[in-house]
Amino acid sequence: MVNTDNFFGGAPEVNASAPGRVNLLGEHTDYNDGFMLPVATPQRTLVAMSRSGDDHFHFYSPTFDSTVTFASGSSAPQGFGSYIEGCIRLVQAEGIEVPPLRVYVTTDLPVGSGLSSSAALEVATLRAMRALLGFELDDVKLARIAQRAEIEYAHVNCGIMDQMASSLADETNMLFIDARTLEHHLVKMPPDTELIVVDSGIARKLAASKYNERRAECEDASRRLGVQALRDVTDPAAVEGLPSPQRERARHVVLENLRVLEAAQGVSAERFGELMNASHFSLRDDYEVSIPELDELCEHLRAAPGVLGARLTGAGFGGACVALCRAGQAQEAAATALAAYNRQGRQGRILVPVPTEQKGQQ
Ligand code: NG1
Repeated sequence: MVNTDNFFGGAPEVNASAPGRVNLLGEHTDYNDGFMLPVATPQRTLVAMSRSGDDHFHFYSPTFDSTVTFASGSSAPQGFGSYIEGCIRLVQAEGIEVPPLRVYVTTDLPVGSGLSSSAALEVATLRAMRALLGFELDDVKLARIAQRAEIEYAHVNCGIMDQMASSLADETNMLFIDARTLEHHLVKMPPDTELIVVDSGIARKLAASKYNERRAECEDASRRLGVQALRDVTDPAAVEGLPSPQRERARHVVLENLRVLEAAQGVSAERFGELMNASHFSLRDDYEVSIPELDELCEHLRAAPGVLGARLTGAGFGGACVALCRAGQAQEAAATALAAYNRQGRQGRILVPVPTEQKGQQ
């Protein structure tokens, strides 16, 4: 395996990193100009970077087992290189001169589990470029560029949550985000609690096509209601005259925004858990982005001692569930829930707290 010394011919000029995110409340609200409450993951993506010294970009990742090389006038092929190239091209579009670079990427974030490994790669790349080239870029603008890289270069029509969370969240507080204004502030976790994140082991197959379908349904609902975005609807009764499925989609978004606003005021651990459960039921019944495995995993989590609430996290159709637990009970609750869930030969596994045997692996 190529290590950083071989790759750079010595030490890299700069190192940077960025976390993934776990969203606790506010799902499918970001592209409706709404509100959300993610936290950063303990897992991070690390980017080492130097000027390349020739006229080619060279990207390498032992984690993705991938090498990408391209001349400065051409493009990276689709894959992990497109996220990095997107960041480079968009920084250039800001009028900043970017020389050909060598970029080395490692990560302990699981890919495809809904923890936003792509946002972590974009934010870590932009942080490394900012450190190497010394240009001014605040953390909100950085998140916006990272989101554009995802939309324009990885061709995923996403909202701003993941990149804002990766750029501004920390592991111990939640980050309240207003997706319209990008106003954001840290909110304390409910007292004496900790989180569990469990991967269902089910890949998110339909996520991309259904994601775009849900976006279109929400845009249609806001057109019919005569508002710029569903964030502008604050009375849940207003959606009841819509045809189906716009009515159910809009009901989810309006109520989910209200849940985030309530939680961001600071609620008890028990109430936060109830809001998470209500969010899951709404994603299952009204937004229809859950699958039976995620429902079942959440039920097993809710049944485990010390768990206050559980929901799917991220876009849905597979990926991970998050649960709020009483402090000190997370690891055991996750193990209990997984023992039941994995009985049918499933591949569920704990992602957070990071299992001891995975700590320090990069
Ligand atoms: P994930 O779970 O990372 O695919 C997606 C969107 C977010 C947000 C959530 C749903 C991407 C990259 N991100 O997250 O912007 O809309 O779904 O809340 O598609």
